[in-house]
Order: sequence, then C-alpha cells, then structure tokens
Amino acid sequence: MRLHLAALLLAGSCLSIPTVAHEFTSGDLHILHPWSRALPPVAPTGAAYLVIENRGERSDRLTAAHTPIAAHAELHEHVHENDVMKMQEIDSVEIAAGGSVEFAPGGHHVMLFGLKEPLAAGGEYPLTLVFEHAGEVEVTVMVQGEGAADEGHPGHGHDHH
Ligand SMILES: [Cu+2]
Repeated sequence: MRLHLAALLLAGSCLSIPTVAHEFTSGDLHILHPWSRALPPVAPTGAAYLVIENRGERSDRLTAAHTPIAAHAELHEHVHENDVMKMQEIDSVEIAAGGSVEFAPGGHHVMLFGLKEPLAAGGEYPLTLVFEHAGEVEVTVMVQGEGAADEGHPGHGHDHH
C-alpha cells in the first residue's frame, strides 16, 4: 500500500523536474534515469534504481556495480518469503536482446553499503555498471528527495547486518 503511494508521489516529482530525465548509452545498451532516494545523513546503506534497455541482437548481463561513494555495491532483488519481503544478492541480471530490465523500489536494485557521503536530495554521484559484453559503463545517479522516501531502505529483512 505504502509502495503504491510512493510510486505516485515519485511520478509527480519526476514530471515537475525536467532535468531529472537522463539517459546513458554504451553500444546497444541504454541506461535510463539512474536515481537514488535521498536518505538521512546517518544512513549506512542506500540503493540505486535505473532501467537498462538492450537494443541489440545479443543478450548481455549486468554482473557488478561500484561507486566511489560506497564501500561496496551489490546487485539485489526482493523476494517474498513466508509473506515477508526480503532482499537478497544476485550474481547477475540478464538483459535479453531487445529487452529491458527495470531496477525499481520493491524489485531489483543496486544496493550500496558503507556510504561515504550522504545521499542528499538534488545531489548526484557516479555509478559504474559492469556488463559481461559491454564492459564498464559509468552513469550519473541523481538523488531525489521529497516523495521518494519510502520502501524501507535501509532496514527491513536485510541479511547483511
Ligand atoms: Cu538491497
């Protein structure tokens, strides 16, 4: 329920900030609108979301990510286990030829551990995505504030703490 509300608020804030729509291209891969939720400065973990489109004719895989603002980054997914939503690490995410994968709250995300600087609204930071075929692709993640602060990062059901 709260997730849906957050999604609506987020959609609204996207519309009101035109500069927020941004896209990165590497060969056949298009990475759309990388963003993070702004978090209180004390938050030790955060998450990055984006959409990866593969407009080519062979599949690729996202295998890792890293950023200078976090000690460690992992690819995560949300799973339902006994009616509890949990996050768990995944080795890689396939981006099928002609397909796309969405990293979004409540689903896949890039989890950031050991934040070295706060995710402050209006800020941005570099994130490097590592693909099996396309290699490393650096994108800029925009940090979005008001209306995007939900979903339970950091916190619920995390296995690492
Ligand atoms: Cu996570």
